[in-house]
Amino acid sequence: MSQKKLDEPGLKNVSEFPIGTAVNINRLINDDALMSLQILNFNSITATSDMKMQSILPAENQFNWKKSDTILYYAKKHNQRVFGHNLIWHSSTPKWVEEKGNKDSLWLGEFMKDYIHKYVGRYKGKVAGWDVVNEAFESKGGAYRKTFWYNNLGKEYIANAFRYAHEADPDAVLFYNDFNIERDTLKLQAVLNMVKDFKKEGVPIHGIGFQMHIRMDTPDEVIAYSLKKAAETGLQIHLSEVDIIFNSHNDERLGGIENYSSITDEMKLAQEEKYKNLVLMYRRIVPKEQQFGITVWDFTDRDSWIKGFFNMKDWPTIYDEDLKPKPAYNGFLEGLKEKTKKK
Ligand code: 9MR
Repeated sequence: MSQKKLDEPGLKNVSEFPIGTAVNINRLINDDALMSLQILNFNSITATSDMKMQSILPAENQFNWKKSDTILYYAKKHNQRVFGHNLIWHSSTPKWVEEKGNKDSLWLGEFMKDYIHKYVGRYKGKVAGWDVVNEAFESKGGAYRKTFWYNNLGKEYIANAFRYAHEADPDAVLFYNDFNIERDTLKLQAVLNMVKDFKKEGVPIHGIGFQMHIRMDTPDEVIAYSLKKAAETGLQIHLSEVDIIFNSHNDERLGGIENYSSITDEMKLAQEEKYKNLVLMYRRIVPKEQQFGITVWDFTDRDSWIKGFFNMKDWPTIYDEDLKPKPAYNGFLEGLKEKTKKK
């Protein structure tokens, strides 16, 4: 294993709110260099995939708690908060659930209830918060995504998922999580309307997760506006899956548009600035008591999902391919350290 010298200060040590990262737990615990950086910087942990339905319940009645238990164990050992990602997501619904649910929506409603009760109940008091429903709106605009869950249960499945999670752990902080809501004001408005309805109906929602998979050309003013509107709900605000890319894409798998195939020093500095501004906006716009934290989605360019998913080169995170801190790391750090006016 490399004897990397850790001269960068840990992000978590200079932050007033939790700093998290998503990880693949097996990759993490089998890579000492990665693990020492994870322990140095983060006090919150999310699973990239290990806690999704596909992984927890791959076949009927066969709960697989191995990885989630390992995450809980790791987090306890290193004094980190566990954030649960996610309970209901169309992209991680096992085939067997779809096959059964498409034939019998009454079964599906009961299944969802049991699954959430069992899963959230198992980790009651141990998982601090959950992405209860993930990506229930179309990529663009304000329409509900016509997913397996929506088609079989109607939009009520969202409210019900929150109710069940709350029943299983009344202290867990429950989030609705989505992407593009920092830049697509129609989509953001749709989420805010849902939150308003939930509050009116007494549905227990406590937070909004901005995935924040952004690009260098996502305007900071638009991000600032969106954070402000969301913070006005009074809910917790989580930047839940942060990364910042140079190239672009159409939101679809393999849909990358590679304008840049290498990174220059100038681009690295621009990314430093972008990371810094993002952290500063979060600190300035979101009131302290609503700052649930900032979580990055993997923390090295080596491990990031972007290249594989969109099939393009990119440099989305704060550590490079060789696990060296990038200027982006410094930007994140500066954003945390810079004095902001008291609210
Ligand atoms: O990064 C995750 C990748 O490793 C998985 O293969 C994929 C499918 O489960 O999910 C990725 O994470 C997604 C997250 O769960 C929801 N928002 C978008 C993330 C990137 O696709």
